[in-house]
Amino acid sequence: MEFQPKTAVVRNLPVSFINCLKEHAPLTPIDLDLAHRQHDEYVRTVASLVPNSVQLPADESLPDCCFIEDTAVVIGDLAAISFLGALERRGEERLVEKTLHELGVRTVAIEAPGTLDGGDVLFTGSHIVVGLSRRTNAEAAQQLAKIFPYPVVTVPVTGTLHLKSVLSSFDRKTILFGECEAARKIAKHLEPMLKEYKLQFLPDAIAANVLSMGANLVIQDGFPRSEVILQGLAKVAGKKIHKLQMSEFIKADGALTCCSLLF
Ligand code: CIR
Repeated sequence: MEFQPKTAVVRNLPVSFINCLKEHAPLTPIDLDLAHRQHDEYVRTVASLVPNSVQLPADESLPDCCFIEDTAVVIGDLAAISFLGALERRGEERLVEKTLHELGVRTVAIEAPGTLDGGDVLFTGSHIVVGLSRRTNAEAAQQLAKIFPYPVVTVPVTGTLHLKSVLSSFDRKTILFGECEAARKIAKHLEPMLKEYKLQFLPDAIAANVLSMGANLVIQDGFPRSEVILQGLAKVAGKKIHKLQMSEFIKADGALTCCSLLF
């Protein structure tokens, strides 16, 4: 059965978002008004695709707090609460943990020396793939393996921020990869371990970050060559495509998956 989340949790962006962490200075600075409009559209779209959605307030002292995916890994009614890899982001998880409790989700904290960003975790429905990056380490992967009743597969992530900066699930049997050296290395490492999956490459690295929700597929606008392939896959799978502009979040190394927790 396809993954159809019942609940989405999103978090608003603060004015301090313009000072959020960035791997590289963007070519043009983040346009805060545009970021707000893009986030509003994101929240509207995601909320229209799940029965229950919760919108958390921004925290000015936490510029990256809209990237809520990193604060927890939620599978069904169980969550691992991140010990975030970046010092600047620690504290984002507190409101998320409280909210998940209120929603009836049982939470277990990842503990030091484990560090974890949810953007490094892909749950395929059968496996938990953990990217070992500058933010997420092997100790955290071991803790995830004890928390969740699914096999954990680890893969080194280099040359990109998070595992899901260059890949995401299209469905339970297909993983989308965005063309770049980082994704090639990840695919080469994962292929022998994940033989039952189709690894589908797209021409644009960031376009491989999609939200697949049952019969709906949310993709990023502005990547026409990747879109042609996604349209083809969606047609065969009977999925309806929704397009969102995420330019201001891409400047901050985010994309579609990072702005919600879906479960
Ligand atoms: C950071 O560097 O942590 C944020 N500026 C971007 C986080 C993006 N998160 C994600 O893709 N899961």
